[in-house]
Amino acid sequence: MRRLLLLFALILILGVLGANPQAELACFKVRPRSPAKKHTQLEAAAHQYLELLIKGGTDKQMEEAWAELTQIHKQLNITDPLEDWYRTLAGYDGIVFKDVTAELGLADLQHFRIAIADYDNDGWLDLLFDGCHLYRNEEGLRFADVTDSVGLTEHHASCGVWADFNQDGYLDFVSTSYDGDGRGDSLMKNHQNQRFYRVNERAGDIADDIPSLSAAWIDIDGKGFPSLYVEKSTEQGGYYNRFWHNTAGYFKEGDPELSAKAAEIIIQQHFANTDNWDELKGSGLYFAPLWADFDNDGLMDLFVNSLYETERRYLYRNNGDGSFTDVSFLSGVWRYDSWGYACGDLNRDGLLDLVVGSGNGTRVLYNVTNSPNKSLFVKPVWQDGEIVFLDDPALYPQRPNSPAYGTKVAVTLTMPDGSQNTLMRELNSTFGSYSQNAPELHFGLGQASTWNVERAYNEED
Ligand SMILES: [Ca+2]
Ligand SMILES: [Ca+2]
Ligand SMILES: [Ca+2]
Ligand SMILES: [Ca+2]
Repeated sequence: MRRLLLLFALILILGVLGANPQAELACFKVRPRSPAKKHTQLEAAAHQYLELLIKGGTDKQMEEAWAELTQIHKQLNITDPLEDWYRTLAGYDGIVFKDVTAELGLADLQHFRIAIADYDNDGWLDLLFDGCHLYRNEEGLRFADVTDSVGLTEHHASCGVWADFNQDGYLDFVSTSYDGDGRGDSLMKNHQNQRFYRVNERAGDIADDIPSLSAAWIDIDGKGFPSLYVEKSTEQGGYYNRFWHNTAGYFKEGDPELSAKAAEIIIQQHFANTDNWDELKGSGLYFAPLWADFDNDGLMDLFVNSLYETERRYLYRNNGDGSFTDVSFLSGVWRYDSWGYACGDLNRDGLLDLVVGSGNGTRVLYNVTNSPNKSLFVKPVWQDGEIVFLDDPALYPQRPNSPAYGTKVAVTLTMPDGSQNTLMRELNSTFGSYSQNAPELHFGLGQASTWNVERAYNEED
């Protein structure tokens, strides 16, 4: 009997610890009213299901509440689209994403890792999935599968990351393979924006027949020839990561001291500081937090993914006072479990869009936030041995496509009331372990009347 009581107490404690109390409460409140029949009852039930969805619950609770809310929308004969209706009910006018995967011609894909960059330098950002499937952006309206035409038909990989490793103005990529099937790591050189060729034999054989998880470029010499750090699979037994030093487009293994240094720098790049971690709660397995300003107010918001389908995704809006609001449901990102994901302005409307890789299907989410805020994109590139800033995508095609990784840019805003605010961004080749954002620095300008762009340096530089 005593054992039984102890077991019961343990289950109770675990239940309390594991639950989201607010969501449980919302769930509890809504039960006695279901099934609701009358109009007012239906409206009241809608508010309560909405409350649960906004606060978040288990996947099962979320799916049930979503089904009920959808049903009530039908029963009430609401003419507004479902999403508009519940956002109005919630009084929400914040960040909103729309799933445009099918209309862009990308339905039924299942890729996990995403690298966003403009491979053919036409000003429109293209999508490289899993280091071997390339989709060309046709002015933000459609994506065309160009895998075959650029020579990647027989190319197999599990991850790819863009950089112009030989500084010829054409954007190359490195691909790594996780499968341990001898596919190896490949330096893929871009030939005049037409085709990619594997050049390991000429540029340095970085393939070592050891499975690799991911790679990151880093310009260790500050000369525009990015070196490469490759993370090896630990699952298959104690392999060392590899640092490949790039000298004028040719790779050699860097010395072990340098490898350790590169590892430190890369780890630092993956984390940002916040004073208010209490607001940013989550359970389950999460990785690769993505900081980006999705509503162009100058404040960095946070998207956090889940590794597993049973966990929810999070989007936190930065309120500007140290606090964050969970807008995962109302923004429309809640349903997408993901591995890799990345952001870039795919349709050039000034708002950062999201691409999410997932076992449930690869998704493209266009940012359709209704915001009067302006934004600015700065693309630091190497040209004639110097770093120049490009701030007009229409002019990108006239310049080399050689991202200057490691460059920091400060934009000082002058607001209508005369106050000033400085935003700082650094161009990194990757974030987390699996993905690459567009190699352009994005600055939400809010309602700034003027702004000044300059290169920023570390104190030790
Ligand atoms: Ca392009
Ligand atoms: Ca190149
Ligand atoms: Ca923001
Ligand atoms: Ca956009």
